[in-house]
Amino acid sequence: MRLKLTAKDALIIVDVQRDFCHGGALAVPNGDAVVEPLNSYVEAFKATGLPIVATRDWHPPNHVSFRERGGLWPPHCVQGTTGAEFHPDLKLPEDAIVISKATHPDEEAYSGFEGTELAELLRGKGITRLFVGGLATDYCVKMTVLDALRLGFTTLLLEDAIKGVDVNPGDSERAIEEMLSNGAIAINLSDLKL
Ligand code: VGL
Ligand code: ZN
Repeated sequence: MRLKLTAKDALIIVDVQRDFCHGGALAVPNGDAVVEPLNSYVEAFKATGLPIVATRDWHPPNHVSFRERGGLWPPHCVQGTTGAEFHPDLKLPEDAIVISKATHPDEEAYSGFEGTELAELLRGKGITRLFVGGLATDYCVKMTVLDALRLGFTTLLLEDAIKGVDVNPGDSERAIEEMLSNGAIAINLSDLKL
């Protein structure tokens, strides 16, 4: 595939935060590996002057997804903590748009569109095609991609810039299949015409 970036494109970087990477509270196996390819995508979007969005999991300390409240996860990405920071090696430009999600104590939100202004913001900029990568393939990337498709965005999955949790073996593979069967298109850096 040979893809050329156009004025209707935006890059969506999902939850590349310390807690999802090596040594973090909810480390995704090999999560750090998304940083380098994402930095290359950032370069391409920056060079073309296109919007770069970074979503972040931004939980209050008593979030419903935490085990102490019967949720699935250890406490992670608590608002204002080091673990909630973006990966230190991720080269987000100054003008990147940060979208915080799952900020309400009693509501889980895996998708960057859920309970946020993301869709309106993108539409306001005339964006129709999204390039989505980040963490984790089988949770926030998947739900963000499925929402993007439902909302009518052409959605490209950055296959070389995603990693999954795989609570059950094969979860990430199944998540990718689900995204593709719903209309997402898998691409790699080499598909970008730079
Ligand atoms: C995520 C589990 C819990 C994610 C967020 O970003 O994929 N996964 N919270
Ligand atoms: Zn979370």
